[in-house]
Amino acid sequence: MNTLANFLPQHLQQHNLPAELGNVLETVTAACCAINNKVRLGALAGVLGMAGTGNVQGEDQKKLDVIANDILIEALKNNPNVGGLASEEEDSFVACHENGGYLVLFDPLDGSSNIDVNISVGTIFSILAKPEGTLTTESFLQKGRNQVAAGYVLYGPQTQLVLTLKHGVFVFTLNEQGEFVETQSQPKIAAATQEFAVNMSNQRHWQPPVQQYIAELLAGKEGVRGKNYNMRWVASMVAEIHRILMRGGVFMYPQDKRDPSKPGKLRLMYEANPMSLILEQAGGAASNAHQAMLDIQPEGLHQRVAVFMGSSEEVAYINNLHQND
Ligand code: P6P
Repeated sequence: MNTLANFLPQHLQQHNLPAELGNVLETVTAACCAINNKVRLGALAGVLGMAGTGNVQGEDQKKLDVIANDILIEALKNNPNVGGLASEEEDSFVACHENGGYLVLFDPLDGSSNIDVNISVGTIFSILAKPEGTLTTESFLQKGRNQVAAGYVLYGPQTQLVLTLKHGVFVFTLNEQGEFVETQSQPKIAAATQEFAVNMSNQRHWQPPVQQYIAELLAGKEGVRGKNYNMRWVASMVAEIHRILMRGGVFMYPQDKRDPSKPGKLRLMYEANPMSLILEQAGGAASNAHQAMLDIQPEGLHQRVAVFMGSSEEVAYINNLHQND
C-alpha cells in the first residue's frame, strides 16, 4: 500500500525534485483532508447554504467556499516554503513567507453550486516557483507550462487526489485512517472519444465554430464524424475532468456572446492551467481553441479563458475548426 507519505519522497528523489516542493504538497493535501471532513458532514456541521458574502468574481459565496478558503490560507501561511498564495476567493494575492520558494494558487471549492444538492465538488491547486525579488501580482502571472506541480482533490463517492509533478499523473484514494493511498498510476487518456461535456443551455450564445462542432457531434453516426456521441454535464469541473482522466472525453466551456468582455467563464490560473497540466501529462490536450492552454501568457490573477480539454483528437478538431473561422 503506497501512501502519499511514502510516494512523495520516493518520487522527488527519483526525479531530483526539491524536498520543499513535497513539503508544500503535504500542506495542501492535509488541508484538503480537513476540507473533506467538512464537506462530508454537510448539514450536520452546519456548513451548507450561503455565506451571505460575495467574491471578486461577483459570485455569492457558499459557507463551504469560505470555510475551504480559510483552511487552505491558514495552512499555507504556516508553511515557510510558501512565498505567497492566490485564491479564487481572494481579490489579490496573499504574501506568506519572504524566503518561501513556492507560490500556491487554488480554487478552494470548485463546483460549489452543487454542494447543497450533494453532487461532487473539489479543490484545484497549482504550484509555481516564486521568482526572485519582491512578491508582486506579476510573480504569479507565469504560463501554465511553468507550473512545477498541479492537482485536485475530488470530494465524490470516494475522496481522491490526482497529482502531477510533471513526471506522470498519480491517483490516490483517501482511506479510513485519513491517508491518501495510491490506487492508480499513470492513467492515460485515449486520443479518441465518444463523450462530450458542455452546458447545452448556452448553445445559442456560442461562436460559429463551436456551434458547428457540437452540431456535428449531435448528428452522430449519420453525420461527418461517423459515430454517435454521449453527453455528460455535472457542472463541477473537477468531476468532469476526473471522468475524462478515467475514461476519456472532451470538456468545454466556450466563450459566450452575452459578455464579449469575458473570453470564457473558467479561470486560467487556478482552474484551466492546473487541469491542463494534468491532462497533458496523461496524454490529453487543452486549449482556448487558438493556442495551447499552457502557453497562454497570463495578464491577471482572475483572468477567464475559453476551455476545450480532454481527448487529443477532439481538441485538435476543435482547434482546426477555429483556424478556418
Ligand atoms: P454552469 C463551477 O461553478 C464551474 O466553475 C465549473 O466547475 C463548472 O464546470 C462550471 O462552472 C459550471 O458552469 O454555467 O454550467 O453552472
